[in-house]
Amino acid sequence: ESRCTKPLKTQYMTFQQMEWYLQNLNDSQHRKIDISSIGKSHENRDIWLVHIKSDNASARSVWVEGGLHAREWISPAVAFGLIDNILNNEEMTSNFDFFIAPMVNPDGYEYSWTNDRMWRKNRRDNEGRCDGVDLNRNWDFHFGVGASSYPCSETYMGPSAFSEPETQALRDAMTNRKDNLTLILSLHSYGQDLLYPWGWSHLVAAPNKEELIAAGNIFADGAKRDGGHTYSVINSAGGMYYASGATDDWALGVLKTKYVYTLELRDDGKRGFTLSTEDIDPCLKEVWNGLRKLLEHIA
Ligand code: ING
Ligand code: ZN
Repeated sequence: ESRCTKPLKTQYMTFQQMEWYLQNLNDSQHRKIDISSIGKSHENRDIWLVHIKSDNASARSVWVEGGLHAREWISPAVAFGLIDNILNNEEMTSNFDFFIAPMVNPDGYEYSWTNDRMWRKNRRDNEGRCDGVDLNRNWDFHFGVGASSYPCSETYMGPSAFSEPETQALRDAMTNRKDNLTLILSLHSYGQDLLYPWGWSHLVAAPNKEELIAAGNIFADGAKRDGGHTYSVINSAGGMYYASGATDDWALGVLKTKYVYTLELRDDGKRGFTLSTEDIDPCLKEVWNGLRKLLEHIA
């Protein structure tokens, strides 16, 4: 394993490499960077938050969450790539503050490297034959409506809402900054979809559904430029499946952040979770292009 001063684009980074990179970034004393641990996982790993500060004191904030699901390796890879791109682009920080939590399920991620490449959940010990809670079913907004109560399920919601240290850390860090947040993006894979709430029901429409779709299409148009892939803007519950307790539902329902999405990254199913490393750079590029257009719209 090598230490890296740039996020790796030809390899997926191990958790150790991610921490080395963040350490290096912190040591660089870049005037815009502030890195902090917002909490610890079950197995005592840090959940890191990278704040990239705007020069503009009245800037609104963008929140990006990566790596909530362990096996979706492209998610943290894109989150780390975004950090690097933003730091090298003056324009991005002229209007927005960025809060990027690139690896929010470090135990699960580590486990997906060492034991089970297809691991999704965190590593809670359920004191039975199956471990783990689905961190995207554990948030407290219509908790339990569309999630499993069986610990062996891949979508086990946990014993109670916010039972997990990882979701607690995110909840608190997001709540502290809620007044400035204007966009929250939760990075997942796969499918190439930009999902808007709600996930808990398709019978109820999000209050700002029309604007979420309009802004989402601006993202998708941006992503498709320069040979990027096609992203479909769809409703979580209607287009995918019912699922309650996800980050985005809580962010819209409780924090009332205006723009909230779950972004399902590459691919469309050919490789699925075990995406080739050759997709890292083009996937980052299309997300970057889409995000820039979306932020122009929001600003
Ligand atoms: N997809 C999301 C999941 O947690 C989702 C889809 C998002 C459903 C938001 C409902 C609400 O299942 C992946 N790939 O994890
Ligand atoms: Zn996921």
